[in-house]
Amino acid sequence: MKELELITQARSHREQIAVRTELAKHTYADLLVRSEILAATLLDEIDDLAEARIAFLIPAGFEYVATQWAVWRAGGVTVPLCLSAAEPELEYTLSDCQASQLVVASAYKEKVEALCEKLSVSLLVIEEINEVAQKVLPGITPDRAAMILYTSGTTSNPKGVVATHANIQAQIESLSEAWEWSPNDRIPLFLPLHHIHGIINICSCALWVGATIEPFPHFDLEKILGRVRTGAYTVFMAVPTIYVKLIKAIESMPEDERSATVGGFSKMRLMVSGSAALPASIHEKWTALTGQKLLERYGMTELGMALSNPYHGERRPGAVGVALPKVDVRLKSEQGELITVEDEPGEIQVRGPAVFHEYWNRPQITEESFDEGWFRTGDMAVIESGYFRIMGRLSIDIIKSGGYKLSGLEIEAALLQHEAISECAVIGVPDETWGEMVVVAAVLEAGVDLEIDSLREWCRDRLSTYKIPKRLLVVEALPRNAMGKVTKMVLRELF
Ligand code: MLC
Ligand code: AMP
Repeated sequence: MKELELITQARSHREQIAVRTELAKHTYADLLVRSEILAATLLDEIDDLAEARIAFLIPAGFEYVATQWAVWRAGGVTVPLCLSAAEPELEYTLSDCQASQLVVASAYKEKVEALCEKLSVSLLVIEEINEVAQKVLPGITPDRAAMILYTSGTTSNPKGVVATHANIQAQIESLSEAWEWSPNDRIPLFLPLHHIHGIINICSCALWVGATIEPFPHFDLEKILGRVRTGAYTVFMAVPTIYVKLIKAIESMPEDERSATVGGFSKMRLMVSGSAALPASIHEKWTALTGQKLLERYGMTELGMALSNPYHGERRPGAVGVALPKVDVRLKSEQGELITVEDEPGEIQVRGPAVFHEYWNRPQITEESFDEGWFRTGDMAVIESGYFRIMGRLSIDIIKSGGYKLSGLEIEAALLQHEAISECAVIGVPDETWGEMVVVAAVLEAGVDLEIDSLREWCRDRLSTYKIPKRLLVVEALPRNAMGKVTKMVLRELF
């Protein structure tokens, strides 16, 4: 039986540095050895995890990658969890995917111990896993499920997006071809590793070709800029919010520091932006500051990347380019007609080997998400002079803040548990730094007061940091249409 392509590739560049941190350098050989030990531990007495869901809560780094590879090599499905998730969110995810084991870094042990006991999930602490008896690892066919990522959307609970090994391979091969990934590349990794941007575009693409990743436990602006100044990186990928923050940081630097920083950025062979719309003004400002033309691309958890400005050729501010290799993209009008001309907007629909397999345990929603085999993204676009331009989303309940996709409905469900709130509606309002900012309009119980600070404090035990509303507007009643549905477009005007 065949081993995974990723592992075969890793054997061909065993001595290259795969993961570099301030403290250590780990080769591909180290990753192969460590992931084999972890795989044997996960398997214990059985021969194949047979697509059992193995969740993990581990910061970006060598042990994160080794765990991911171990789960795959043992035949399991990876479910990477959000490091800042609140307990109810962890409980939801672990229960929904029916995880059998949770692997954590020791710093997270206390946070999850009681929960694992409650849900009968075996808890493993990565630092406590050492040498074990060797085991023959199972052969893994590409059609098997590999990863479940949780994505928020038009339902109040996040859905698990199941990708097979073949889907992941297609996503990686498409990007490495289009963006010319090479073993000489070095890339910083500071995006969260429970989402596709960090996992596939950065980590998996780099490790597929034998390049080096440099992980940071979080977006540590000072440390990252320090490394940029030394010319540490050839490729850089981030969400628009990060470019906004970088511009502010560079503009406030003293001249010598500024020119060293700009020098570090200008030498890179590729800088990419994605996960949310990059305002043309930021694109142009970045070019004016560093000489770099950002490459903007469009993607989604369910697809990997679908559209991209070219590596060679015009990178147009405000546009996301054309279909990537192995990806078919079409636009469909609201009336269900295929759009074949420029300048007419339609929903982006995508087909190809990179498109996900199914939503975990939700056959009905999976079926409704496809139109004759094409995945319906819910994003509207138009083609202008050959390039796609994203116009917005079909659902106002979906918010993109700091590159995170959030469901207004999910946040509302959490807020409705607050004793002072009788009704509420959550929306995203435009914001220069965050793209959209999460805000809430609420009707309060009679005679009760509520301030945003106390609401935010209350949210901390229930929602990840980035889902917590930034502003609260107390209203007498929520605006509703004739059908009784809250009209969120009207609310937007009030903030
Ligand atoms: C944090 N803060 C926010 C916020 N997030 N305020 C408003 N809106 C938000 N979304 C505030 C905090 O409350 C805090 O305020 C301060 O900012 C610092 O918080 P932090 O968490 O330390 O922020 P920081 O580390 O700077 O995070 C910013 C970020 C992060 C941009 C690095 O949001 C991030 O990693 N985003 C990327 C998400 C991602 O990878 N998405 C891709 C999904 S996949 P105070 O007052 O307490 O100091 C996908 C598909 C595709 O989309 O196409 O790629
Ligand atoms: P997620 O579901 O977290 O994977 O986020 C995917 C969504 O991010 C897409 O459906 C788009 O709405 C949005 N997105 C990704 N890239 C871009 C981009 N370059 N411009 C605008 N929106 C984007």
